Amino acid sequence: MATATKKKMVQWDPTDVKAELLAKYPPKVARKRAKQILINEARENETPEILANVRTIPGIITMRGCTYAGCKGVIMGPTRDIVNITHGPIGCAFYSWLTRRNQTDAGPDGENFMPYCFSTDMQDQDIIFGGEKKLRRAIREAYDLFHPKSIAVFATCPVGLIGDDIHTVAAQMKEELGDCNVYAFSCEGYKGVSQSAGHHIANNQVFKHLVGLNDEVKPGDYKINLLGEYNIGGDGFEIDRIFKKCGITNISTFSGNSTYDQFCSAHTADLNAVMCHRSINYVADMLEEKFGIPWIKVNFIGAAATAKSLRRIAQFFGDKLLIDRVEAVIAEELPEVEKVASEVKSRTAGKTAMMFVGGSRAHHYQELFNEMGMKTISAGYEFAHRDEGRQVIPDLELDADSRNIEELTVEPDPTRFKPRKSAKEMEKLEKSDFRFKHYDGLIPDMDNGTLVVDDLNQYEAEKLVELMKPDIFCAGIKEKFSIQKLGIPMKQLHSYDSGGPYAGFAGAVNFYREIDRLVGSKVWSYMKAPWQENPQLSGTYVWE
Ligand code: CFM
Repeated sequence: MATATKKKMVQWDPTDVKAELLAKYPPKVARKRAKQILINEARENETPEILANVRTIPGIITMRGCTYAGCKGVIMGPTRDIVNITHGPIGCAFYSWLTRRNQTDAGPDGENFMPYCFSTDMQDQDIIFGGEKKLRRAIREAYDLFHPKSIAVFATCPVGLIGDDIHTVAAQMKEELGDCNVYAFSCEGYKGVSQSAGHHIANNQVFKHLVGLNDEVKPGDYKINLLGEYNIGGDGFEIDRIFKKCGITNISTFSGNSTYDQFCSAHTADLNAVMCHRSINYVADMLEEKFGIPWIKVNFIGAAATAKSLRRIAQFFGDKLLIDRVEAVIAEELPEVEKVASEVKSRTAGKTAMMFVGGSRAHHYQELFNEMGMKTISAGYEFAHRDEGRQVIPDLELDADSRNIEELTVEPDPTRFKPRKSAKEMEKLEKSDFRFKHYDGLIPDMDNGTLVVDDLNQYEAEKLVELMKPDIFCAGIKEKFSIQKLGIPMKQLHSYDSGGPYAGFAGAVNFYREIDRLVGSKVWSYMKAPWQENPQLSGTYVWE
């Protein structure tokens, strides 16, 4: 077959690939990593299990980020009118400042603090004598300059080590300022296994300090919250464009292009649509328990997935007007998407991809590659909790790191809890293939014999590429250049390089075109490092 067509055919056996990935490790490391590398297989009524959410073995260069990154960068980073102050050395603030490419629209009020980088810039003397005074001054200074509605404080590693009481400082400043909501996050980088702990710490505080503060009834029909969409490269703008066209009102996005008031009003929506399950599923649960808002999993990455998610939302409200409108929008948007898909397919079909991102995209983006006729041969998460599928979460063991994260006990709100559908209506929906609180995860969607790898590292990434020779590798900035040096095109799925949006219908078109260009380009395979031709490098000292 390989000789009949001119296509590059790489033969690999997943068992051999797995053995090769582990071959160089000491026995103890190999044993642990073996549980985090899974050869996918179809099983009846059961998902194969993968080890995840465990500490990275020291010495391994992981792709993960830290807890502070998950809290300040991922969850609170995209919100525009809250002043985010990093309490810590300047490096943490600088490297968490706008590197994730969240976009925002300053809106009619023009309040947008995202371009600013706020930090207490801790020095030796603050580490020795404590940084609380400096933090207090920083909050005051930010308030005097900008008069924001809200100020958030984020702890970096040294703050936890020296024991600054940031929560008391925040509470006192809130009282002192009067018209500004101030709260803090104990999100020191070391607090958890990965970014994921930071998501949880952030979301808990948002739920405690913001959600439910504004009861005002917002205009519009079919009110939803979009949870776990962060507006990278404008994804959220495209999704909002589609919602608007369909007549769906988005009360709040957690947290792409969001505002303080959106969080405060989230409890007034009637449905929670969860995009990134990993980073926010527990907020959906809490909103249901406290206010009675049910949740469903959606995905707006991929044209077919977008259409499916819109239909689900319409089905939930069950109103003919909305159902018809959604169908009309899909019918209007799909032809262009299909035209571009078939245009690129002649070049992209049969090509292979690998995807290693944080928690959801390694699953969601397989949709887009499928639509281009491309196959994902290996994928994985940096920090999912197992496969992240709903059915495998309940039996997760509580480890020492999870104990660092506060578990909120949530009870129905005495006056505002209101089930959005009766038990009977919910049951009826569920009978018609409608699943609340449910997510299957990535493994069931991947082919047999593909490799699912948790917490992939630099060494294994290079090995995988070398052995399986994908046509494209998707990950982040830390991996970008080492992969390109191996001669393989590389697409960043965290920041999108400088592309996007890739969500929704317009996003799908962008993605097809971009991937078509990337997999069709041979430029990376022409590159040779100097030592590949001339392994012996020689030089002389200037004074010689
Ligand atoms: Fe969710 Fe995300 Fe992701 Fe994530 Fe992230 Fe991200 Fe990501 Mo980078 S919230 S888990 S912590 S979808 S920043 S927008 S791309 S690792 S796969």
